[in-house]
Amino acid sequence: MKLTERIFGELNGRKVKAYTIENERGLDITAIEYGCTITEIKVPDLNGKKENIVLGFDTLEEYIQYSPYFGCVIGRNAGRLGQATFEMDGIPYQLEKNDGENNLHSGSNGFHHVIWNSVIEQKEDEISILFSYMSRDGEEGFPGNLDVKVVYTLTNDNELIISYHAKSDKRTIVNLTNHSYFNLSGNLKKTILNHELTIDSEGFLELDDTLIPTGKIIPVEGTSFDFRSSHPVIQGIMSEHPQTKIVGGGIDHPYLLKHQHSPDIILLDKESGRKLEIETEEPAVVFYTGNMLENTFAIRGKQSEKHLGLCLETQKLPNQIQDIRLEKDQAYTSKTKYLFS
Ligand code: FUC
Repeated sequence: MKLTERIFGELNGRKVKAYTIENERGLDITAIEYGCTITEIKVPDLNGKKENIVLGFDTLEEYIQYSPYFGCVIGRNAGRLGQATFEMDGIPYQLEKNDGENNLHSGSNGFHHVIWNSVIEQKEDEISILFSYMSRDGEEGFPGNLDVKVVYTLTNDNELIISYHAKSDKRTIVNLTNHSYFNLSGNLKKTILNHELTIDSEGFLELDDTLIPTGKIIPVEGTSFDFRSSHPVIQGIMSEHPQTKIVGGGIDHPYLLKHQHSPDIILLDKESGRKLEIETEEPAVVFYTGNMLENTFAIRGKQSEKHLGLCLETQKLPNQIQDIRLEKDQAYTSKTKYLFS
């Protein structure tokens, strides 16, 4: 296995490192200290042609300027919080309203927009990047000093393992995820509409018209949200279901995972022959079909467009405070594995 390190950019006098890990099977991953962002994952297609399968940029400036949360870690709270507020122990906490009246992905200076520290750990068959960040009490409105670690490990078995660890000195809320937009066609040749998907889920959360979960679980049975057996993503997108319309034409919903089958999620692009299998400890995944991707900027020379990438954000159920509460000194740990073939 091979590791290379370089300077990706500079922000407020601080150099931001980029690491590329390459395994012996021709897979490589690049991640930077800004937002723990995965900027590239290169995977061979069925003819052995190595191409990038995630949306990302080559410069730090683009991540700062556009960033539809490409490849980053979201925290300390993933998803939307209604009215940008939550209550714990009778105390209301007010966060930034950065999505209408709601808070999205913790605010504009969430974990995706900060510089993390990093250390490398090398073993015979795997290399890990250990990112760490100290989120101060009151940062973005959240209580408690939160010590966070996110580890990206690439193995010689073509697995990317992301593990999350956090501890707070006060009761707080934590829900961490990675926000990579996948497009298995390679170098964004096509949209994700013909990717085939399986999600081991029987129900998803209903959203209100500001995309906040209402608390109701809608069974997938008989709806265009049913991905229990593999079929093209476009069938979920081109639907008259009112929940499809609410999110701007597509899917942007938390699915409850059954954990009956392994892996929990399978994404396949028959044309390139690339497959991604996801196995997670998390109870849910937010499946987002890139409905709000705008065509106002370019991604490595390719014009951005709706449905150019899709996200599979493994996490706890968003906006459910009782599920995302972290007690003082309690260890938060979670792991998601991505297998590429
Ligand atoms: C996902 C979605 C949101 C938002 C964001 C960029 O997490 O749930 O709707 O558009 O990504």
